[in-house]
This record gives sequence, C-alpha cells and structure tokens, in this order.
Amino acid sequence: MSRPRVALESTVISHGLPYPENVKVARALEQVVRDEGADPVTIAILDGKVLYGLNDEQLERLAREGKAVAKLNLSNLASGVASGRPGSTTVAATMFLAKDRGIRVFATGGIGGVHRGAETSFDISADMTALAQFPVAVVSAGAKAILDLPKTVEVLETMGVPVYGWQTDEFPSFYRRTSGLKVDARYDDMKEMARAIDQQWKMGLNAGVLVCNPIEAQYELEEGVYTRALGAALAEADAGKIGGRELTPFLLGRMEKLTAGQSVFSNVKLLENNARVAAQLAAALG
Ligand code: PSU
Ligand code: MN
Repeated sequence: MSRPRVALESTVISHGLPYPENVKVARALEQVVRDEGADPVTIAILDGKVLYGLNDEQLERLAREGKAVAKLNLSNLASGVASGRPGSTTVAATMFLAKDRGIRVFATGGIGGVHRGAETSFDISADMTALAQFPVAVVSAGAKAILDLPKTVEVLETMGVPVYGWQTDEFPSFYRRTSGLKVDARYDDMKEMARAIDQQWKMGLNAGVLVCNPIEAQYELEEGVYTRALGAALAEADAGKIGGRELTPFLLGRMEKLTAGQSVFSNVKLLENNARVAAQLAAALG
C-alpha cells in the first residue's frame, strides 16, 4: 500500500521566511509529515518544470534567492513555468498542482484572503479562487491576521468552501488562536472530519476544504505585541503604498522586525503543527 501524501507549498520558503532559516524549516516540515507516516511533496518551479519534491540543491536555490523568485498564483503560473526562471507556488498554485497529481491534502501556514481595504483595492487572494475550484483539503492556522478576517470568512462561504475547525469552534487568526469568528463545523475526531470531507467530494461538491488548526497556545504571539506590531505594519504598508503581490511578503517581513523575530518563531511552530495534522488527515482519508 502506498503511503498517504501531503503537499507543501514553496512561497512560504521564498517569500514567507528569512534565509537560511527557511531551508531548515522546509526540511523540518517534510520530516514532521514523514514521522506521521505520510510522504511530503514540496512543490516549486525550476528550469521550466513543475517539481514535486526538491533535492538539497534545488531547495537551496529557491531559499537563497528568496524574493527574487517569482511568486506564482493561478494567473502567472503558466508564464512562470514557460519563462524557465525559478518560481515558488502560493496556496492557490499549489492546490492546483496538487490536485493534478491526485494529492488531496495540503499543509500551509495561513491562506491568503480578502485584504483590508478590499472594498476599494479589490485585493482578494487567488487562494480564494483556488479553494472554490479545486478539491483539496488545506490545513492552515486560519488566514493571516494582516487580512480582513470577517470578509475572508464571508467570501469562503459565498464560494461554497467548508471551513472546519480542528478541535476549535473559532476561525483562528494565524498568530493567535481566536478571532471571534465561527467555523462551519468543529471536529475533535480525525476520522469524523475525514468522513465529512470525503462525503463532500463523493457528492460532487468539488470545492476545496479549509481545515483550521489553531496555533498551539504556548506559541501564540502575545496579545499586546501582536496588536502593536500589526497596527504598525499595516500603517507602513499604507504610507508606502505597498499593494498587489508585494503586500503579503511586506507585511510578514515588517511583523518579523517589529516583534524582534517572535512572529517567525510562531509562524514556524504553526507550520509544523499544520504539517502534523495534514499527515493525520491524509491517513484518515485513506
Ligand atoms: N502563509 C505563510 N507565509 C506565506 C504565505 C502563507 O505563513 O508566505 C503565502 C502563501 O503562499 C499564500 C500567499 O498563498 O502568501 C498569499 O499571497 P497573496 O495574498 O498575494 O495571494
Ligand atoms: Mn493580492
């Protein structure tokens, strides 16, 4: 019998975390998946090819070049592959490529969603589009708190994407366990959650599923630190007129500086936790 597979994205390596820590984290996530009895599949683009799994040299290239690597979502994936240049895949592109290989479970940190001010900027992550279209279960610590979370949850509902809480009633906010927003259903038993996901796809409802796995309490960013840093980062983005694909990496980078690295520590911990739960879910889905 083949082992269950878990897809892992690469934008978190190139754009989400600093070098050289990103290399260590990428390998650690793969190990967490293996320790749970599943096979990790890290997806990225190099030399005009989609790679399902990276060797040490390939991972090093992607990690070292960081933000010089093209951040590929659904609209620039094809041109990115055709260009022959290195590209990392966001949640949206990774979902598409995972589905193409029959991989049904994917672990990330936090999904992209509706940005604050989207009512004028129209900045809504293609992660929402992908969740609406591709039957892959995405395990995340919710959506990044830099986003407008109530609007993000509304759009997920509009798109027909089930939002399940793994051992939680609340939609988590990435660095924190809570947000005041509810999930569609809470599960405390992995088999039971797998049954609901399986049921959806059996019925021909072919949207993705967002599994919300809150950061463990001991690794949360402290409330005051979090609120202050987030406020400052958002104000700086506003003042600097940062938008589009640069916005998410900019905000994550500022959070790192403003929390003296604590946000990166929390980010790594929640990524590991998501990889673990994703591997358990993949096994339960069979
Ligand atoms: N989660 C993280 N760090 C990241 C991202 C998610 O902890 O860097 C990336 C994901 O790849 C996600 C992307 O798909 O940010 C969303 O970017 P945008 O808002 O531009 O769609
Ligand atoms: Mn965007």
